[in-house]
Amino acid sequence: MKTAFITGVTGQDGAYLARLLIDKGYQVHGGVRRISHSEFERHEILGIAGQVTTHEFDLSEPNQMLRLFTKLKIDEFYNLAAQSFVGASWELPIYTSEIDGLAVVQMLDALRTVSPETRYYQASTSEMFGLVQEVPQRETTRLYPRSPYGVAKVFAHYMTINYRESFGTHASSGILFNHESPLRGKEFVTRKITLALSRLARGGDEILELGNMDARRDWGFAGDYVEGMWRMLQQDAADDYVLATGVTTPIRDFVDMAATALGFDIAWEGEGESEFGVDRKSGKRIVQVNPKFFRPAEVDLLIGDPAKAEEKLGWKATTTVQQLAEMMAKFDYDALA
Ligand code: NAP
Ligand code: F7E
Repeated sequence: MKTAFITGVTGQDGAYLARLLIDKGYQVHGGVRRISHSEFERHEILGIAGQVTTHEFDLSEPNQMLRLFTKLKIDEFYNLAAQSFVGASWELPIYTSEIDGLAVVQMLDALRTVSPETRYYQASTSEMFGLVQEVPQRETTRLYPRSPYGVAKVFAHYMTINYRESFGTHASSGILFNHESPLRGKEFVTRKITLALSRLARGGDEILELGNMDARRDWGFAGDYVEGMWRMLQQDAADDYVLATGVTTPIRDFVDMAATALGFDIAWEGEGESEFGVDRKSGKRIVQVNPKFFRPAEVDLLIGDPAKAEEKLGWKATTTVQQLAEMMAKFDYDALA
């Protein structure tokens, strides 16, 4: 029986990955911080509550990592924990740099020192492409991060490569494009949309306020992406891989997809800061722009090329953005029953 350790096991990806590994017969350990935001709500939804052996773990405590790696024999280590909200990273640039950047080299170094055989997965991100230098983005595209989050992840990404090249660490980096699910954190735009529209569909009285609706994202389903992470660590040689769908969609279109799934029919009016959406059936304004959600610097267009993962890992996204919007809208609507 293999042993895996997941940091960020209470998060969206941590929960899906834990379920995948449990199903594959792994003994799954997970790091949980003392003041956890989400606790085990997601594990309950996925039916794995109590099946992960948990350990107190905070990325700001390097000695805690060292003690942990000394105590446990870990075959596969998945570093999924992070301050993962791009929008918050301008308010928390130092914290984000410590947790998403510096902590990664501390982890890699602890593994190198006490557990060099452990295979390591780093949660890199399409946010590293930022102001994109090539369309679509692939493993070789020049990085140009646009937020403290993106910058910290670039540092972690190159440290992962550096430990692989310097010490032979089996360290792989998954450059994952946006992936969502009904377990997505409520602050991210897809879940914010499906939650607000579900409340409206249940008779609620509110207006969904959004920032930049022209930004485009390559959205896939988180359940597909954790399978790709696992496949990376099964390869003889560690490497970097883009996981993406290859399809990009503006935020506005995602609103339309979720709205249609919930029985709305939106007519868009106005432009820029004055744009709003009216439900043709009721005549009510249900969406509008609020500049307070604009970011100091935006990532306008993300579209990934997953060819390498398809060829080398046999991995392919199975869920379209339309199916994703419907899945999330249905989940949130049903949960309000
Ligand atoms: P998420 O739902 O926000 O989960 C983040 C996890 O990190 C949570 O378990 C959180 O614990 C934990 N965490 C936060 N700060 C910590 C700290 N100081 N010490 C220990 N644990 C801490 O994120 P996700 O969507 O699953 O993403 C997983 C990883 O992939 C992240 O590294 C993210 O940056 C990266 N990524 C995500 C995407 C995406 O589209 N989802 C794409 C590319 C890369 P609490 O439960 O206590 O908050
Ligand atoms: O924003 C725009 C916003 O916060 C998507 C994280 O998992 O994926 C995620 O980062 C877009 C941006 O995700 C609102 O300006 C408009 O253009 O859902 P998001 P993200 O920033 O792409 C990457 C790959 C990660 O690695 C991250 O960890 O939507 N947007 N209006 C809005 N975004 C939010 N959150 N809220 C709005 O009201």
